[in-house]
Amino acid sequence: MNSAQWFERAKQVIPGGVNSPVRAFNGVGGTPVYFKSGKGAKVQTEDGTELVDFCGSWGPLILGHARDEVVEAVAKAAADGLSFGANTAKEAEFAELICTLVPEIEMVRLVSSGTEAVMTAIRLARGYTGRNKILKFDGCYHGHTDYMLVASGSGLLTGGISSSAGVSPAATAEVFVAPYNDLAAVQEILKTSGHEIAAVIVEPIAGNMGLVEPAAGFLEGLRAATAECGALLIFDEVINGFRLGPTTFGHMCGIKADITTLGKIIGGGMPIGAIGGSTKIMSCLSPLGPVYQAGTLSGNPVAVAAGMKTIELLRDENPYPCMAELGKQLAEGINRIAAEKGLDLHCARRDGMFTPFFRKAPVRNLADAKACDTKAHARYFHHMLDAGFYTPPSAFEVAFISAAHTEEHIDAFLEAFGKM
Ligand code: KE4
Repeated sequence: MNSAQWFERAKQVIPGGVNSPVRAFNGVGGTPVYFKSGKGAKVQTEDGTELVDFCGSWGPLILGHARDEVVEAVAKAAADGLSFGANTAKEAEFAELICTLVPEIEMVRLVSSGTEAVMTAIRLARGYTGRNKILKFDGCYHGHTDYMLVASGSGLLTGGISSSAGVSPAATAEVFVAPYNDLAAVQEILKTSGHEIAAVIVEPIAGNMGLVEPAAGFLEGLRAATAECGALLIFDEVINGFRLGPTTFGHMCGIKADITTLGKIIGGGMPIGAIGGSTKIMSCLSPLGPVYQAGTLSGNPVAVAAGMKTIELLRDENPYPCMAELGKQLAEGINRIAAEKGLDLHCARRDGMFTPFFRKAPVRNLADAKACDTKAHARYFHHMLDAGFYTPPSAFEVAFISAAHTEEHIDAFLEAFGKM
């Protein structure tokens, strides 16, 4: 059977035929590609094709697909037991590793997804401050917890839905939404409501409306404004964490968030999420403190093995300069070709993360991202797919270069892009 046949069959028993909406290709049209296997920078599909993968499972696969050392660590852990629901030495060692690589994190609690990490972080901020209101940014996506599905980005943005059915107005009534990079809007909200706000949550570098970097002073302004009104600052680093260096973006840019959420890379492809912060704040979590949080598979030994090996390899091999150089070559190549062809696009890039935005003007927030030509993006997506390159099937996501990509992959991508 090929992808189309698998998709028809799956749609009989899985809503929309997918286990996560963005995979349905609604943002780009056409039939979703069914992956069969992956190794390094490439995947093999159920259509018998081979694709160079720039989606990387939406972020976790910074080392590429099926990195030998990670697979071996998973296999060994699995052979010793898939789950215990009890404490293990490995989870303590993993927590120590994260705290060593991220000095701002004194304690870490493992969970099983980024959504669960954000849900816990918000509850922790509310429990620690005794306040209920939250401020988030339009176009930032923080998982599908009810009160985060307010004008969010990522899948919801792709669907053009600014919030989800089934979310009680009560859940979102306490959530302020400001435009990303609009510090004045934040200061305005905090001026009147700062005393009621438990936390401001932000993707330090936004990756769910396409790649949108913080404007100069934006993050520093959030840090100062939250400190002034007693709200906590939550850096949602589910994408950013360990993406730009063997640590968090907050540590790299010298801005200390009160709570950091992690996911994706720290699981190396296995289900994981994490919440990190000071001992004072994290001690509010059950069983130490009054903020309840729990999980059957939290600290799962197989996920911990994959994540720990991934982080160790990133620390020891430091693939970051190479990934950044390849990202530079790719973005500069796209922009050169676009200029030569008079294409209305520019490629935003930070190190090994990139998004081709189909408009010339810069994209600084959700309104800018929505003004891009999504039909042109869809044409780009399918042109590249037909040429053997898999990019995120949405105009509002970020593509990733992994440690397994090489100059040959970038040159081939640009050659194909040049034929658009
Ligand atoms: P998960 O629950 O999907 O593990 O993490 C939620 C999440 C939280 N925070 C940020 C900044 C995130 O980007 C995400 C999830 N990212 C999307 C893609 N950008 C996941 C892909 C999908 O929904 O299928």
